[in-house]
Order: sequence, then C-alpha cells, then structure tokens
Amino acid sequence: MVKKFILVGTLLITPLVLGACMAGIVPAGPERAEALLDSTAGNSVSGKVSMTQTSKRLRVVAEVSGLPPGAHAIRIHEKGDCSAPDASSAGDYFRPPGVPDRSDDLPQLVANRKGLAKLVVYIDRAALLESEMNIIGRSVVVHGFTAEPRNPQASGTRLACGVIVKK
Ligand SMILES: [Cu+2]
Repeated sequence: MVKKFILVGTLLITPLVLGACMAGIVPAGPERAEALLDSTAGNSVSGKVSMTQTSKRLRVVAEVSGLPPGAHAIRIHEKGDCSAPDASSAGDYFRPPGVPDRSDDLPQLVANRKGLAKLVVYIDRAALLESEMNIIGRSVVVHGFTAEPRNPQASGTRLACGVIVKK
C-alpha cells in the first residue's frame, strides 16, 4: 500500500522535473538582435531592423516607412545612442578593426512611392557574437541621401536611428 503510494507520487513529479530540465538544456537558437528605428526631428521615418547570426554571416532585414522615395544609405554607427534630435549622438560609422575602408557594409535602402523600403541582405562585416565585429549596443542610422562622402567626419542628414539590442 505504501509502495503504491510512492509510485504514484513519482509518476506525478517526473514530468515536472523533466520539464524543468529540458527548459534549461534547450539550445538558445541563433543569436538575434533588433533595432527599432525612430525618426529624428522633422520627419516621420520609422522601421525595424532584424538581425540573425548565421555561422559565417549576419542576416539583416530592414523594413522602413515614411522615407522620401528613392535610395537612402543605411549604416551601422558606432554608438548606441539615438538621443540627439538629429541622431548625431550615434557617432561615426562603425568600422571593425582591420577593415581599412568602410565601403558599403549595407546596400542602399530603396523606398517606393509610398515611402516604404525593405532590404534583406547577408553581411560579413558585423556580428552578434563576442568579437571585434560585435554590433550589439551600436546603432543603425538611415540617411536622407543616397551615398555618404568618405570623410569620416561627415555627418549628413540622419532620418532615423535605432539602438541594436539583443533579442
Ligand atoms: Cu550613417
């Protein structure tokens, strides 16, 4: 009688214990990050940039609205600070060490007549992993013009900015 009681108790508890163990073991899956783009002063550009780390490259999906139709530069900037009204607080472009020229790390965003743009691209100059390429805590900036001058000091118009946060 006592033995039967213990057996029933064990059967009830086992699924709970197993469930808890499995929750701890389940692999985290691919590293993901996201930047929610907020407009700078004087415009209404907004959007989302989602990033997923694959084994060698970073998949970047950008969906932006409220843009002037046409092509716009979209860049990773070194500081994760979009607090300035013109997003100048995001600082300069992010250039990983050993990358002498910042040549386009992201292709241009091309907005349609409704001001919508979507970009899906794989890049290898940025990562969500612990490395010199890590961009978590940096920012994504969308610009008002098609291509930025190579002068690193050039700021240019910044339409939207979002801090890259881990998901
Ligand atoms: Cu930029």
